[in-house]
Amino acid sequence: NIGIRRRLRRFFRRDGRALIFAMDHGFEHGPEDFTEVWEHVNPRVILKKVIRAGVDGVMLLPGIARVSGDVLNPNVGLMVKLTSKTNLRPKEDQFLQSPLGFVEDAIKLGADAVAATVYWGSPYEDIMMKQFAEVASIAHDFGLPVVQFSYPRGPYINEKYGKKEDYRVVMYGARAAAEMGADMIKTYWTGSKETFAKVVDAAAGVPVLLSGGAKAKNPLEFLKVVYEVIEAGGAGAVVGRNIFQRENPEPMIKAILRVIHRNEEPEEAAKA
Ligand code: FBP
Repeated sequence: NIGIRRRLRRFFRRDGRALIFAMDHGFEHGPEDFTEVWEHVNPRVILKKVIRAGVDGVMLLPGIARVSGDVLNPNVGLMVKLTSKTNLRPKEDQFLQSPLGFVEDAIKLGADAVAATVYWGSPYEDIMMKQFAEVASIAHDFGLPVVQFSYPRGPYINEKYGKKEDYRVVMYGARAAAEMGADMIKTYWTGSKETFAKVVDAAAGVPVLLSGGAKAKNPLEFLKVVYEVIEAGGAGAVVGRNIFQRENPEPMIKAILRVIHRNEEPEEAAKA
């Protein structure tokens, strides 16, 4: 599908890799995620900074995409996520994401891709599969790529695998995402290059991107993970907290870009 291929190029450079800035946290975790650097609670402020620093794409929920239209540089890919959940829900309902927008809304916003989460192994897996299938079917009709946030999660995963980042279950989730027709997969770090390479293999050619995770103790620690993701054949990273929870996100973004697009060693990238 030529539309899907062209739109994927809005995110991926010629090397087939991308750094995408994630900012759905105001909904998914609550605005307190931004309080470390208070001015970043204003989406326009942080978006201007990350775009100036050179990210390849941004991932937003529909409402923030709508009010930030004028700051979104047209050279930066726009991914609109169509499912989420709040942190306000009871604990037992945290393993479900719900629709908060529709593919047609994302198209009106000029999205280059849409995204939805599946918590594989959750008691609500069936609901999220249906949501993803519906988003994928409509988006593909319009030539729009679909990104799956493939996150194994829930009591059964903990019971069987001990932790949600166990490569065996991350690999399963990535393959399940590929089987569902995802054009891009975002998933957890499995802890090593060797295990992440297995996740990449299981994804059967669909690009696999790292999901950033909580802010690392220092930039070097995070750059080492990104370096191993690239070494493992990963297609880049979708990063939120490790960028917006820093007072000055620019050096971090530039360092991540050097690791992703220039294969620079993390120590070197951190120094530059
Ligand atoms: P981070 O780089 O901050 O981890 O962002 C990626 C992301 O998937 C966000 O899109 C989302 O809001 C958050 O992580 C969810 O984190 P968790 O599911 O671990 O609470």
